[in-house]
Amino acid sequence: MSERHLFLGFLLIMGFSAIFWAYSSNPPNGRAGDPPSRMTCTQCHDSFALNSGDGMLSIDNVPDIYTPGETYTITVTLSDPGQSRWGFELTTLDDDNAQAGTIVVTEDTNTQLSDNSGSNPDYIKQRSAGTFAGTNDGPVSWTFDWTAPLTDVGEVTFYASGNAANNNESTSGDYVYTASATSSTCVKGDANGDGTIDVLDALRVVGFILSHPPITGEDFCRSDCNIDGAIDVLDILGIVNVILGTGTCP
Ligand code: HEC
Ligand SMILES: [Ca+2]
Ligand SMILES: [Ca+2]
Ligand SMILES: [Ca+2]
Repeated sequence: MSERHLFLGFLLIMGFSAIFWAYSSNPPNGRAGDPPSRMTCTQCHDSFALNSGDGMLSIDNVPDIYTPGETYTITVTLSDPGQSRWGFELTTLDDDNAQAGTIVVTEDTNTQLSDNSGSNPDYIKQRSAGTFAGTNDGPVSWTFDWTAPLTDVGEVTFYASGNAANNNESTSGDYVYTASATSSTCVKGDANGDGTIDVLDALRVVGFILSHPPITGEDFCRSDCNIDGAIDVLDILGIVNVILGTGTCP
């Protein structure tokens, strides 16, 4: 091949990668500020320090308490005075940093899901249309559904990063923000559901252990302090540790 052909080939490949792998229409996974790496869009959009602008990123409608298998509509909202192009990435993880529940795309024009195998985190993010190029100041938002895990996996954390860009089609001049929100199945240890964890809850669990038929549902969820699927003396010990300030549920 002549040098000229090589050069044309190079141009062609660069052109294709720009069309099929434009970062603005598909940021790389693992930049939602999620553990263990905690990486964000600032890896490349690095003009300013993380969360240093006067903008705002929020994750809205995350239920304080989720019901296993139930679907919730979640909205990520980003604003920043002076900025004019937008992007985000979000994942939902349990305490072991495994994917928790299912993220479902409901705005196909503006968002897409990177659905990774098994317990690897899934990432929802903007598409090209979802950068809302030319929308000054914001707020802009992206909405999707989240189906809670089918069983009690304990606390779930939503991690998001947002890029409030300046629409210059490059990584310069862009402010990056992070946000997180948590959801759990119930308040673990608050066996009697009165909003505080105290000796009454330890006594309540003693009653539950002795009760026939065994407790189910919300009572079970609150009493299973160590989320091992059984109500026993370990849960009482866990609650005592909470009361003494020497531990947490789970
Ligand atoms: C590995 C580097 C890299 C990472 C990480 C990265 N980007 Fe980008 N991004 C780029 C490059 C390069 C461009 C410019 C080319 C383009 O528009 O695709 C860009 C452009 C953009 C633009 C348009 C910027 C403008 O001023 O017009 C947005 C919006 C955007 N990215 C969103 C994100 C979001 C959201 C994240 C984090 C979840 C992210 N990017 C992470 C490399 C990256
Ligand atoms: Ca920019
Ligand atoms: Ca209580
Ligand atoms: Ca237990």
